[in-house]
Formats: sequence, C-alpha cells, structure tokens
Amino acid sequence: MAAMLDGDLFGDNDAGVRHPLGAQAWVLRGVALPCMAQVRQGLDAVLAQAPFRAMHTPSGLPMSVALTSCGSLGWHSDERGYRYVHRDPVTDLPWPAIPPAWLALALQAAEEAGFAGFAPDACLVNRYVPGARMSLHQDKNEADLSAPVVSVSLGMSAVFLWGGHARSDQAARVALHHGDVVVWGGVDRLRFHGVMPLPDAPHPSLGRQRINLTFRHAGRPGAI
Ligand SMILES: O=C(O)CCC(=O)C(=O)O
Repeated sequence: MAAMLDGDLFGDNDAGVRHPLGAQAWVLRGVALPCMAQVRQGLDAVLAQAPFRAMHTPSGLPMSVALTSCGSLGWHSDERGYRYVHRDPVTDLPWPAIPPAWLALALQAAEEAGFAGFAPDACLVNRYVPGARMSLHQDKNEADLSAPVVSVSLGMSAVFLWGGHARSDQAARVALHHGDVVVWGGVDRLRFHGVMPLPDAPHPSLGRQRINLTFRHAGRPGAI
C-alpha cells in the first residue's frame, strides 16, 4: 500500500478500482502493475535514444520537470512556443517508436475508460524529482482533441490537480501512485490539470523520481 498523500480525494492506493473524475475522466488504480517489467524495459529503450532534457517555457522560464518523447510526434517547448515536432531537436533524429508494451497499456486503459480505438501518435515522458511540479494547464497543442489523454504514473507518488474548464476553478487533489493511470477525454478533454511539488518519499524500485508517460493523438484526426 502506498502512503496516503495530503488532500487525496480518494484515499489510499486501491489497485483495480476505477474512480470517476468527471463524466469522461477516470483514475484507474494499478492498471500498469501487471506489465511493469515491460514498461520499465520500454523506458530504458526510449531513454537510450532520446534522453531526458531540460526545457524552457516560451517566456524563458525553466521547467522543473525534465522531458523527452517517443512516437511519430514529440512535444517541444522553446522561445517559439509549445508544439509537436517530427524530429528530436537534440539529436535531429526521428523520435523513438512508442514501445509495444506502452501502446498496449495505453489502448487497454483508454478502452476501460470508454475510449475504444485510441491510436496515440505521441507519448510525452516527464521526469519529476522532489520539488518538481507542473502548474495547472490545458492540453491543447494537439490537432485532434477528440482523442483522450492517457497518463501513466511510475515511481514516487504525487498529488495530481484536477481542475475545471477555467483556470480559476477549484482543483481536486488526487494521489497518484506507481502503476496508476488517469484517462480523460470527451467533455473532460480540456480540463485544467497539474501536479503539486513532488514530496520526497523515494520509491522502492525507481528511487527519488516520478516518471509520467502521457499518450495523446497529436496529429491530424485519423493520421498516425
Ligand atoms: O505528470 C502528470 O501526472 C501529468 C502530466 C501532464 O499534465 C502533462 O504532461 O500535460
């Protein structure tokens, strides 16, 4: 059992349980646990080709989260703005493919949340160390907002902020643990969300880090 974090909407880790966050948004507890060994192998393969890198917001502020990507599109941020790009700007190579075990997990989770037929073409990989955070934002750099977002948590537990359609809406706090998956789409696709500063509670196998895999369909609807 993972320890309960302050303000957790749903209480302690309860693998196998589905918690509704909205009409078309779910927390799927522990869905990634059965395939964790393959998910970890996939992470090693992606990082060998596209290591984590620091990024800045378009206004020049450093992000506390380190990032990389896989899939046919990768997310990038610099002074030219937030956007998806076909090649890794660090290596000038195409992004690594989404590992098959990741794809299977994302499709399974999407289907469990009511989004059968999800076909992600982008997976953003976020790495948080203690104190790193992600401020409230909407995911709207994708050309295809009809597809859901599937977000997998690995390593240290974090408090996910789940807001409304306006930045000022009160955000619920949801503890996310190793193996949990959050899926949101449809009427909830543009809900504000974020992550509170990561508490320093090392994970038994991943140590002092939290890794988040976020799958999206970023290109034109129907295109892969
Ligand atoms: O780390 C998380 O759980 C959320 C990540 C996120 O919001 C994003 O990549 O847009």
